[in-house]
Amino acid sequence: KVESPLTFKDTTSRGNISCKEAPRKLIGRIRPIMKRIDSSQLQDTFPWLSKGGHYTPSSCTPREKTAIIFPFRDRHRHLHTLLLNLLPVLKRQDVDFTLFVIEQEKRTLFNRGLLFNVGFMEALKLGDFDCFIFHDVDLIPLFDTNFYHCNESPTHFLGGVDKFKYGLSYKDLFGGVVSFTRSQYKRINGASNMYFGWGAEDDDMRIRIRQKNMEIVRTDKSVGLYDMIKHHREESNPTNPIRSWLLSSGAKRLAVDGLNTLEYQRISVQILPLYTWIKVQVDAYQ
Ligand code: GDU
Repeated sequence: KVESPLTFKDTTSRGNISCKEAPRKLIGRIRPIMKRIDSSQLQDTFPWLSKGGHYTPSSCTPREKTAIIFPFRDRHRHLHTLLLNLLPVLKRQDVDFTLFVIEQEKRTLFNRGLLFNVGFMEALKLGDFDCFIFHDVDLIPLFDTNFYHCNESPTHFLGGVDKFKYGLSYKDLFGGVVSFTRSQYKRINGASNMYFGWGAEDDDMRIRIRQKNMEIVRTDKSVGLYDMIKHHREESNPTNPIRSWLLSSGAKRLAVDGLNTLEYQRISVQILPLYTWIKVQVDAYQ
């Protein structure tokens, strides 16, 4: 049994003041800091972060409890640079958050969608989260007015990325950074577990949302801009050769491929100073 990182403060001490949608301390456009930073420097930079990567504002009551989930393998440098940039944004936005790094051990090809599902299930074992934000580690937000909230519909936070001249690679993109309330995520039965390797798991998720007659909210391009940390594709995440075939039958599989069929072995759960780190092993082709 793992002790939860969530040492929630007594909310009565903050009175009945609800946190504002757009706190006055927001500054708008931020200059990204793309430097390398190690975990002890990060801890020194953010002394207000509680163990397990938890924070809750002390002066107002936040609208929701948010789990931020990073699908992860071998990208510590990206993760640290992202945290250096993202943590001040979340604090200025008065988000009540806990950070979860979900790492897939090397035995099988990387499976981003399956790691979303693991993050969702494991986070709920540790806290009563209302909102889930799934965040690639290589995307740095450029505006603190890009709100890390859940909305009435699943939300895509990217309006544009530097790699695509601050546009998107295609209109319907649902990759990068997305949010779901707990019930929205359950309604689509989470992500497909079947996409091993790079590509199309995000398109599959978009199809699930549409299949369940939900809209997708997209952050406006005026604030939803990100810089991507440059990187090469890892050998353990090659382009998935059957992604188009999987996608063509995606809608039919919604009910039989997702949260309700998720299988993984939990190797460890560590409540670290910067984040809750969950390592899992996944078998190929579930
Ligand atoms: N990742 C790792 N280690 C890996 C591979 C991937 O940690 O070895 C995680 C990271 O969080 C990473 C994310 O998965 O940010 C996406 O992988 P890549 O960065 O390699 O892929 P792209 O930059 O091409 O990302 C785009 C979208 C993603 C996703 C992906 C297709 O931004 O959201 O849809 O294509 O799989």
